[in-house]
Amino acid sequence: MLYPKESETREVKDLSGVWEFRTESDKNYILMPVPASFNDITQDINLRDYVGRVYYKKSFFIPVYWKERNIFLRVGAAAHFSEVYVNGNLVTKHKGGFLPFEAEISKFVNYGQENIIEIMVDNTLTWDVLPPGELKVIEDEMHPKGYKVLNYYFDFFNYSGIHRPVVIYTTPKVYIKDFSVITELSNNSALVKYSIESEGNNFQVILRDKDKNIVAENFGKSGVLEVKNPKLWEPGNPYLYNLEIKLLEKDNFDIYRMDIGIRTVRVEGKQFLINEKPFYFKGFGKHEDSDIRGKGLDQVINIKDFNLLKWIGANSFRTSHYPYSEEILFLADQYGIAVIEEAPAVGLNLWNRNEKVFTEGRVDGKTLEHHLEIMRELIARDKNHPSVIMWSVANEAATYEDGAEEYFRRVIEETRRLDPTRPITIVENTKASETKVSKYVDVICVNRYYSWYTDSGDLSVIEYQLERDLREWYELYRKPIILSEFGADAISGFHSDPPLMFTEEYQQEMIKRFVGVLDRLDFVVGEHIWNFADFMTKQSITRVVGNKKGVFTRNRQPKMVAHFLKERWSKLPDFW
Ligand code: BDP
Repeated sequence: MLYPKESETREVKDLSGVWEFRTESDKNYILMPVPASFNDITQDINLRDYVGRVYYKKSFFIPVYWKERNIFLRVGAAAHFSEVYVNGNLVTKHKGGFLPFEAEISKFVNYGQENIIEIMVDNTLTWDVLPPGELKVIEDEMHPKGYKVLNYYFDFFNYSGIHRPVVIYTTPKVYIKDFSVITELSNNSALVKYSIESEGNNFQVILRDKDKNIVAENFGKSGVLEVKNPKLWEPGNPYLYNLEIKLLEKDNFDIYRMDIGIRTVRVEGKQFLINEKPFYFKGFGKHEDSDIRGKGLDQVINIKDFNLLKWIGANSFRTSHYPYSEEILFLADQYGIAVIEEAPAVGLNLWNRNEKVFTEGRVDGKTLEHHLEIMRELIARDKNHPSVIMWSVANEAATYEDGAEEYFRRVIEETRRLDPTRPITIVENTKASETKVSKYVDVICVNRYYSWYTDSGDLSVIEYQLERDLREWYELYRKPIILSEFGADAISGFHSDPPLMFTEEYQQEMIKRFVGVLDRLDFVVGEHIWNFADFMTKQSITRVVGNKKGVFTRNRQPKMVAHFLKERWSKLPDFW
């Protein structure tokens, strides 16, 4: 699926802005920004915690000359179930809150007149959507009749609404539907293998360097562009070429352009190789999360985040725990930040060994079908980004259960079939000897919270526990390991010496001790701290207005540990 982009043959009409909005039971509309989560926009606690259907509405015009075109309507993401109506006609439905969907609306629009778009969004989580959840009616004497709660088992707030832009775009009648590129290196040249999806047949493909010089050209629906002395894309040095695809059909001239990078990724032994050089991941698990906007796309926050990543010396992040916006991936390509892209499979865990998760009625065949569909949609969306260097199929699932093995074997197998060019991981929090899944992946990702959730407050256990644990993972699997989460909550401005939990000193000391262990284990290929910034969670007695494990506050100011990391990462090379 191509990102909607303007060209000589395509127009894009962005419907971002102020929409009308109401909840299902409300007759009156209020004003609501799109994109944004609706939760934090008003002063109404009932809307903040609302569970159910909401309706968004806006009018737009379609020029008469668009009769000669195809007209598509595309929603970047809406959480979690959506139905889109144009002039009262249902044009598409979608399940899943973190990937785009679109419909051709040419036959539903009024040309040269006003049109109405309505989007229904339902944020109720069920066991067959990812991430999953369940709406429970509580029947006890402490609660009024019909009292309901939405339970979910992941640690971020269930922000809801239209989170990414809604756009209308046009293409010629016969057009470039999609394309993919795979890059390979051989001696002093690179091969850019492309293939185009279209009903047309005559194509010209041109690759240009940064100075707009043509470096390679070809004709045909698929083929190979050879680039002599290529400049490679890699973290820290992200050279991008521009690929121009032209459909040269008599009445259907179409042009689509995208910046692509030439690079390879592969795992060998205990190394993660980018351009055949051993790479070390320095960075974070992140979230799409900010004040007021919630999970709504905001390029102000996004560019600030990339500047902070650069400032602190990070070279990578994981899109924990769902696919981030396409706009973020374009920035990652440009800033030269490597991305581990994660499926929204989080909360497949009840944190209770007596309760099975991979069982009929919870994570079952229906969930699996949806998970497979998500991997297809995800790879279709992001396959051409050089910054995406690995897929993560899930975070902290109950991989010790028997049912998890077949489930993830299928997900991993399908992911590999769809994209044989990128390594695959699953992020674990089990013991090495307990998981039934890590044997199927290329890179082991492990989350650990020694001295926080276990032996709380005792920093002295870290070295012993972490080293033993990571050595066991390596002994069992002989694969490169990334410590994909570790960190402590620190409330900005809380201090104590000696360090006590929740202070900035404790967070810094904990992280120092963790990385001290990593420095002496040569099979560890990366450190991702949990989390880049403080973020909102559901309310609970372990969360103080959200999760405070950020190295930056929610409004992106550094805590003490940020300066330690900046110092450390400026000395630690990207490649070994
Ligand atoms: C890990 C989860 C992450 C949480 C983190 C925490 O992967 O989503 O936010 O713990 O508790 O288990 O801070």
